[in-house]
Amino acid sequence: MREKIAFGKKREIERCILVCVGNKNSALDKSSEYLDELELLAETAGAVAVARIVQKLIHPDPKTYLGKGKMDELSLMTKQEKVKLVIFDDELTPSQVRNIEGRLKEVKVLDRSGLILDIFAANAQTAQAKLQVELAQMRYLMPRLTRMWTHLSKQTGGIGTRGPGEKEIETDRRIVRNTIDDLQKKLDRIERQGNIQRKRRHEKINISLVGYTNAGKSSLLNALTKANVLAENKLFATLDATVRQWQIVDEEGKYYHFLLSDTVGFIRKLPHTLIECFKSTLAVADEANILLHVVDVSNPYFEDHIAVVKDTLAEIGVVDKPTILVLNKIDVLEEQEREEGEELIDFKNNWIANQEWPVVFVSAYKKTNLETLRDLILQESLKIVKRGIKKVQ
Ligand SMILES: Nc1nc2c(ncn2[C@@H]2O[C@H](COP(=O)(O)OP(=O)(O)OP(=O)(O)O)[C@@H](O)[C@H]2O)c(=O)[nH]1
Ligand SMILES: [Mg+2]
Repeated sequence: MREKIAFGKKREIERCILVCVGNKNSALDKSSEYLDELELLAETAGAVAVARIVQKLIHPDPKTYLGKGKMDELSLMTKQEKVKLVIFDDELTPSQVRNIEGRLKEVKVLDRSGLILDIFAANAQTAQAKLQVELAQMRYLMPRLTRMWTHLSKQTGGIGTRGPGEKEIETDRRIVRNTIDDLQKKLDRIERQGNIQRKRRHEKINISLVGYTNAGKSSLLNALTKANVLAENKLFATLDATVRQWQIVDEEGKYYHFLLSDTVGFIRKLPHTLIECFKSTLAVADEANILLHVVDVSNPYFEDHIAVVKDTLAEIGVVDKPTILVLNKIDVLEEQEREEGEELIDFKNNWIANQEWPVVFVSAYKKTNLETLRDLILQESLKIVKRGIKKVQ
């Protein structure tokens, strides 16, 4: 069965068209930002975008996402550009996919969730991450089943064998449901093991790096500790939770022992099935005493990214945690400042003044200002120790 859904295998670069519905009010329209990000996602998955289509609507068309005129335009464009893949920036309903495929003829239709799941499948390394992604894919596929699973009934014999008069689709659903149960059991086993290990982490101050994908979380973990976590300029490079021991000595020579964890990054419209299936990996954020919210400040949309991360944390139940806002990749802005003569100081002060949390500007890449970050972590740790939650060693 795995072969059939192994989306993440190495493939040829596919040419694609990106499609998005924008806000009718142009001041609120973020379609070009969204399409930039979708293009990066497509690139990460191994596709190259050759064109974009945006339609300004109040709501996407319930039947075909785009309206009729734009749909004709898209259909023509696929032929002119000889494109066999169209990617939509939203999650499409199963019937929208069917209708669009009917209109475009022999063109693969992929929605944002399908694309993100594909990237997760390609990047999953550990047994746990692989199971989590497979489970999320199955849950995503369940309502979208057409006849694609019927071959499985022949392969798996007893399970889900069709009864008289039943439709094939029912058999398919049953097979997928059984597979979901099976995956869930395997995952539960791994997670139980993880819980035993987590219990041993109690004495230390737990710090969790959270943030938008590609913000530089893994790079920061590497810069602060001597970890060697994969950091790459691609989305969702990290899909598991890496925990490293770390310590800071204060001016009086007291040692503060930390566990620093790096985990999955977030993105706008992260499919809900993924959030569900990655709950145990994301639990490191819930168990943390301090969050380092890492932000790629060189990204023009970084403020939106901060909002998405806050919302996603709230969705997984992580609220009111002591947080340090770590604005990373400041070297990129400093470079721009040198080239364009733009003053960074006002921007920085403004940010520091207007946040509910302590703010620090760093570069994980150039290891700039990591001392200030350490000081802030120490200050937050002291508060935790004072409240008697953790002890100094
Ligand atoms: N210029 C610059 N690039 C950085 C900095 N920190 C990280 N990067 C680059 O940003 C990219 C993403 O870094 P990662 O550390 O993989 O980011 P991440 O947040 O762990 O990303 P995911 O695991 O994919 O969610 C890599 O190409 C890094 O080299 C920085 O301070 N300055
Ligand atoms: Mg990472």
